[in-house]
Amino acid sequence: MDKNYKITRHVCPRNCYSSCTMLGYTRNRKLVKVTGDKKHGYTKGKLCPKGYNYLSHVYHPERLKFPMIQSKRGSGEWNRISWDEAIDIIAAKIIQLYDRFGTNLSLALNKYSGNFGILHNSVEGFFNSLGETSRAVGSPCWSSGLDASIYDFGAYKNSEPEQLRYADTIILWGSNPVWTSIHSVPFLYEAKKRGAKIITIDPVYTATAKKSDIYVQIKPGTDGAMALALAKVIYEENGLDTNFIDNYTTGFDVFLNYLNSVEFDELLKECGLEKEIIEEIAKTIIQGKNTMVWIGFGFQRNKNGGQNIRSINALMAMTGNIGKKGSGILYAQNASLKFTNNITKYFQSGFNEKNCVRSIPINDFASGLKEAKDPPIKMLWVSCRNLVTQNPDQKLLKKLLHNLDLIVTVDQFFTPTAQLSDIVLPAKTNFEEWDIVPSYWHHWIGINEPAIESYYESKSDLEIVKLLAKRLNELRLGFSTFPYEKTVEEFIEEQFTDEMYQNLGITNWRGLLEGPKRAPLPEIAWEDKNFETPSGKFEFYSERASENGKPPIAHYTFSSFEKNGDQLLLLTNHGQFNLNSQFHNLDLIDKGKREPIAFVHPSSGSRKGITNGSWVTVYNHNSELRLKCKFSYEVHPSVLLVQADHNLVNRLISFIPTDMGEVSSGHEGMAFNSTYVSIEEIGKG
Ligand SMILES: Nc1nc2c(c(=O)[nH]1)N[C@H]1C(S)=C(S)[C@@H](COP(=O)(O)OP(=O)(O)OC[C@H]3O[C@@H](n4cnc5c(=O)[nH]c(N)nc54)[C@H](O)[C@@H]3O)O[C@H]1N2
Ligand SMILES: Nc1nc2c(c(=O)[nH]1)N[C@H]1C(S)=C(S)[C@@H](COP(=O)(O)OP(=O)(O)OC[C@H]3O[C@@H](n4cnc5c(=O)[nH]c(N)nc54)[C@H](O)[C@@H]3O)O[C@H]1N2
Ligand code: SF4
Ligand SMILES: [Mo]
Repeated sequence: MDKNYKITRHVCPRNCYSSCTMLGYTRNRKLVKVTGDKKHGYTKGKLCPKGYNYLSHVYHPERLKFPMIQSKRGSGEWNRISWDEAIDIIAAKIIQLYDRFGTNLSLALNKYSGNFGILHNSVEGFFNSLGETSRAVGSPCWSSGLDASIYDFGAYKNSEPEQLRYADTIILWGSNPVWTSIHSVPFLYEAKKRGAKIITIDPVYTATAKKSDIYVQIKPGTDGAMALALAKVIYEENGLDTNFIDNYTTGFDVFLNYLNSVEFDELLKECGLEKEIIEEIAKTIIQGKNTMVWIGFGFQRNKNGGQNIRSINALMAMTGNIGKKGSGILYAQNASLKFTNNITKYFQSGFNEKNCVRSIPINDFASGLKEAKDPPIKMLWVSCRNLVTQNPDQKLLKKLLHNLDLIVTVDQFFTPTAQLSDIVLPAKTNFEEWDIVPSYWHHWIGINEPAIESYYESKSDLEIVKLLAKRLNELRLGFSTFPYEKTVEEFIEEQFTDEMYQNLGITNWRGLLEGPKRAPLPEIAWEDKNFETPSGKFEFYSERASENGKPPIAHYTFSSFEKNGDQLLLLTNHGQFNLNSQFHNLDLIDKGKREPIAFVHPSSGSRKGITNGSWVTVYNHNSELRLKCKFSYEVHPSVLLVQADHNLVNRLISFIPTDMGEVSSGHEGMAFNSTYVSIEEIGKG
């Protein structure tokens, strides 16, 4: 591009494996092109279809332009107001509620993963500055898997995903990188070129499964049984790594006793698989030098997800596939996130991170709202969150939200959550603001600088809470201890330490403007075998799990996934062209292909008297949805698949806790994939 363009650095801050860095090209104050950033060692200058279409996202005609107020909630009558008016109304309400209850606990925050930039933690910082408030705590996404890693390894760490290239056997266990983590796919191909075998285990014959050498269509939720069956064969075939077991693990004898107590045939029956495939995979693991397993987040969003992951961890530990080149478990990491997070630490005097939060489970938010008393919740702040599409219990949630005095939503678009609010504040995109964005997958950190001025009157989450803190203090000095006088640059500076600068090879944060930097973390997780468990070893037997009321070893509860009568298990997998509730409004796919579809296996469809292509209702005790039904051999006969990008699908889902999650996230995770539905034909297509 010629010199008339200003080129700026950006990071895609979505809740995505890749955290791609990007270059923005601006001419005449208009962003005209977005490309990948070749200086990023993992994404290597590539984006995904959503990333390449950021221009349409930034200048989308549906973007929010001004603060808006709804005359009466649900009326749909929205009027533009000024920022001053909006902030006045909000500040006055906060103070009024404080005076009424003598605390800020009637004010609640629901924030999750719309933007993972660290300056967006200013919202938590602002809430911390008020003393005690109510917060949605936990994660709808990954927490049972995190806890499983914490019990076994003591922490969650990832080898660099590039390690995939050195594996002889790669097991993609309930992960769909061809759709959800595209930049890891080249490493799979590299491994394949070297002769590696790729095995995908998934109830759905996904785009990833189609690229694999072996595909196992497993009954959802029964992976623990499959892992134990593999472990039995490996044990019998002398495939143990006794050196690893003896030196670096504890509790193997207890695990082995358990393994000997479960019948191979029962395990096979449970996961619905043939002996031959288990033997083949076991043989592959034994014969190959290095096996790497990538466990997806979708895998563990069911009620035994954590235990199932512990079984896979055990399988990898007993075969010594940990801490070696091209082996191990890939799940997630937080080691590169060692920012000071000072932006959250402006506590009101007398408060700290422990006593300033009244915790409302994020996944059971509806009950939390209902049960919060003394004082009840009266005001809700929603940020980086599309609560009413992404959360379960939508009906109850919407009803309870109607009881609140004031709902404020900060977003870039007029989402269903925004529509349910009283005040909507327009947020900037990552082409309009400063930020620093790390990754929960690879080890790279990137900076985001503004390329263009704010879109109309939009502001960043940080700018918004600064305004609000200022106004509150004008009304009542000391009400908020959030330092609203600080500049964005000062906030950025505070998130780093000298040690971080040294590690990243920069002298200050502006060094990131030259290109993203890699945190100097080991390429191979646990290579030093210094596990962070209480025993310092990999714990087949975890006392900590036992203390928390869980089985101490990886344990499989039989028949926990039997069909409920003749119902099917609803899977809501993540889509290719959206990112959770974002990017739906881009024309990345044919409108025709957006038709909401329920995929069922032909055998289950015919059994229920349904014709392929007909209209059906998919229903359960929660609600019903009208969908087109398509027969597909690609889904397991026990499954009904609706993509998670269908923004009404959570009507069918109520809160079901995963078996773990409290340790890493404060509350259990959300078993989205443990919901049963019925299906009935209502008309021909
Ligand atoms: N049925 C079903 N439900 C699911 C899932 C599933 O598999 N099945 N998956 C779950 C998972 S894994 C996750 S992670 C959650 C994700 O759910 P959420 O955390 O709600 O994530 P998003 O839908 O990505 O983003 C929420 C909102 O943030 C807004 N946003 C973007 N940038 C900014 C910003 O800078 N400031 C502000 N204030 N807002 C911004 C976006 O426009 C969007 O409306 O959904 C969960 N829900
Ligand atoms: N394009 C795109 N990329 C994304 C996202 C997106 O929405 N779109 N979302 C981001 C987020 S927030 C997340 S959490 C990740 C999710 O990334 P992934 O975990 O890769 O995606 P999911 O679709 O949630 O689940 C992956 C697979 O798990 C399978 N699965 C479900 N239950 C079971 C089970 O019991 N056993 C086995 N073996 N498999 C099972 C599903 O059939 C699905 O194919 O992706 C991130 N990246
Ligand atoms: S959505 Fe993910 S893969 Fe796509 S540009 Fe953003 S970070 Fe990269
Ligand atoms: Mo997620």
